[in-house]
Amino acid sequence: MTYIELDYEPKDTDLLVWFYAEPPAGRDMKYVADRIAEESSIGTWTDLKTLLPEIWEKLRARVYEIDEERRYVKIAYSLHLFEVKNMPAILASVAGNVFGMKSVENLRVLDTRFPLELLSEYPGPKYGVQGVREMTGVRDRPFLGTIIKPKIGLPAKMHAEVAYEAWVGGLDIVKDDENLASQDFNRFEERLSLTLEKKDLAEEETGEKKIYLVNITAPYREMIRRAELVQDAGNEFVMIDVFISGFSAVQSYREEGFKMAIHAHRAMHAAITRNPRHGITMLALAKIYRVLGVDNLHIGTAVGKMEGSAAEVSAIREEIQMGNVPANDTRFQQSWGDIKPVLAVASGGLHPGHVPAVVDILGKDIVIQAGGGVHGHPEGTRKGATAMRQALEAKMQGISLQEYAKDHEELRKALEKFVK
Ligand code: RUB
Ligand code: CA
Repeated sequence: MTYIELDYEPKDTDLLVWFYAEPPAGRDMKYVADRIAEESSIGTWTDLKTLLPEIWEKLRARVYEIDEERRYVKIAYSLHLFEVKNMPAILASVAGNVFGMKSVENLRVLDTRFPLELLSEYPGPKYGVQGVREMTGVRDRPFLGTIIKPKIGLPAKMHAEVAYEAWVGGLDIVKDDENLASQDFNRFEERLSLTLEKKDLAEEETGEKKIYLVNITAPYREMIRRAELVQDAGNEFVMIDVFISGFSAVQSYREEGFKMAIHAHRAMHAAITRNPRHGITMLALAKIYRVLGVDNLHIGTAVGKMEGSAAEVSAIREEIQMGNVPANDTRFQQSWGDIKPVLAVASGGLHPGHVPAVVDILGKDIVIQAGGGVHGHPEGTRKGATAMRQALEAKMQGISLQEYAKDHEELRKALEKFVK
């Protein structure tokens, strides 16, 4: 019995998974491919008296390509194998036990191809790129944001004041950090109401729409209670640590039907995305989050403090924003049907000096976020925010930062400190 069928033509309705797989000593790629297909569909380590021919025929996975040299294995799964509207259970098949099998030394999901039949069962983003642009009136440039720093520690009142400084200094977006929840010194309810008061004030003073990404990450029921508070308060966005909260929480949250857009922070993703020989790529994860329906997603910066090359980060950006993504060396051809594009978030170690490079690499449909790069400005948050805005103005006008800094003092001081 083998799951290898190299003459199998994958159907449009199949879910496809592209693995990188290393066989253990003394084994070849065929052996490894068979073990992966077996464990991820209907089989186990031995043959079974209970595996009826009709089950085998209908539900087995099919290895339709093996690249010995590059150690690639491509497997097609019939949608009949899955409960289509249950992403956690789909992942339990195709990206579950397989990672721990002794019969594979290292294993990485490089990409998946979701069939339109599956996509049509998911909502995708409620707003996406266009929706967030309409919500804010920011039409033809990247968004600029900050994460309040220190990431943890400010009392709610100061948090709100720092947010205000960032908004009036020129930023569109202020975000809680991934580990700010409802600590003793900064209760969720208090932070929400004080920060929204300051947001109103900043909007009045600047005449610009401002956005507050309030972190509701918590055990699910508490997360929903906090989302209700956010909705009642009239805020447009929530932030969720999507990887930490889990696929079930993200899928369920999106189905609750809240009005707010979802900003997805990806903290902990690197535990499975970082090792180039094992785990799941950020590209594959990002596709899942687009399907589940986040509006903004952290994808890396290519230039800041977090890992991820420019090619990798651009590929993720394309995948979450395009309607039809062409195939390449490690990526399937993916059609997205009615699923909206996601706003890409570049964040992590950024400062005004990075703005031109980030725009060159990722384009305009992005949020450029700087925490330390704003609150670390020699003259504080407001000037730090202004320096970010000036850097973006310079880039949009095609002027070099050095040139623009000559008569923009905030930018000049930022560059003096951050660009060594
Ligand atoms: C960035 C920050 C975010 C990182 C996470 O702060 O707080 O949590 O963006 O990384 P700072 P990623 O601007 O001070 O570095 O976005 O890659 O998931
Ligand atoms: Ca952070």
